[in-house]
Amino acid sequence: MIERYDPLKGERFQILGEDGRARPGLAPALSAPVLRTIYSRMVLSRAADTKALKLQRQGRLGTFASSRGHEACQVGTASAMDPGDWLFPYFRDLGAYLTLGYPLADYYHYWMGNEAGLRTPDGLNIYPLAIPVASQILHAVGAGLAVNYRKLKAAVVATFGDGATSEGDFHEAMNFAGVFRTPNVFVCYNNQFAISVPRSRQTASATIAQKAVAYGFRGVQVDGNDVLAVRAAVGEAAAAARSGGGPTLVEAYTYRLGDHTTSDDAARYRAKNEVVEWEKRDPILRFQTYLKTEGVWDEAYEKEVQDGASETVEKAVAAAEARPPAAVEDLFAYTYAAMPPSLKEQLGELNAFLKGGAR
Ligand SMILES: Cc1ncc(C[n+]2csc(CCOP(=O)(O)OP(=O)(O)O)c2C)c(N)n1
Ligand SMILES: [Mg+2]
Repeated sequence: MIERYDPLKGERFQILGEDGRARPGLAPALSAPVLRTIYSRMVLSRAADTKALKLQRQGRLGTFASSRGHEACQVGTASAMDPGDWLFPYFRDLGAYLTLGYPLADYYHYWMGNEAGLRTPDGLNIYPLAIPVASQILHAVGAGLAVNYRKLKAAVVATFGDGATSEGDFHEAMNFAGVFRTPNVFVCYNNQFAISVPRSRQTASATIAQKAVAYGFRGVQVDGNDVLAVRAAVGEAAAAARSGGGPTLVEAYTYRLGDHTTSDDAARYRAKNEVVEWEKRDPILRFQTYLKTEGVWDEAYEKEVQDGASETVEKAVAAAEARPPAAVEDLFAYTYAAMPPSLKEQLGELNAFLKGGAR
């Protein structure tokens, strides 16, 4: 299916039109429970995200990168994965984490400043999220080489933003993936900005998907506000990866509805009417409209989903806040097996400062 959409011609794969109706012949045969599960994960992601922003403003959570508007990209990607697949996520991936079953309390705990929250529970194949832009793409290709070496049947999915495609790491990863035909699915959430840098200043390519062509593998651009299209494209790419078909680059075309992080003010560099236009394309509302036309959504169901999401979020906040805060030593502890004298000295200075001693 995705081969039919040529990224060099600017063709974009879409199942749900902006009116929420499925294009003729393209609606996947998904049962009502599956459709509802996808929807509830999108709603939970939005609720958890909104809460995180409030907690940050109250001083209860550190800097946070909002996933608002990325729910179709994140939930669509993760819901296309098999339990044996691996995810190498980045810092804007809340919906993918929740879809794969990561405990929200742990996710909050991490953003509250405790590394322990990133220790993935046994049985979940999620690599710790990457803050250094694009570094996770190389790690994912390394894991892909390992999958081939061990003759496993697993897809290794890496997610990243449009800005990551300007990093050397991205190009090295793509090159290795093409040459060694690794079982990778690269999913670029093209949300049109890398902090304040617009997509037009990131690359002179007409699409990000077309970069795959130069590296010798499939690339497809999908509507990143259409959860069914993202799920279908990533699902097809993952199936190919598991069966020796090599890597695929999926560009999910979307928009960052919020600020870059809580330390950014996007109103300083982009026009309000642009944001308003994209608010109308809200991925959750589009999918909700589809569910209505399919007869699997009504007001009572909406209330059930919203109430369930609020309860999950409140319980997760309480659980995360009940845990002890990170130790000051953690700032210095994990770079070397044994802490070198220079770090010991800095730790001593910090402890003295915290005790009200000399700066
Ligand atoms: C190697 C590196 N350089 C710079 C930064 C600072 N930084 C954090 S996020 C970001 C922009 C990322 O944009 P994009 O890849 O489009 O992802 P988005 O934030 O839009 O989801 C930058 C430059 C960083 N974290 N890592
Ligand atoms: Mg971006």
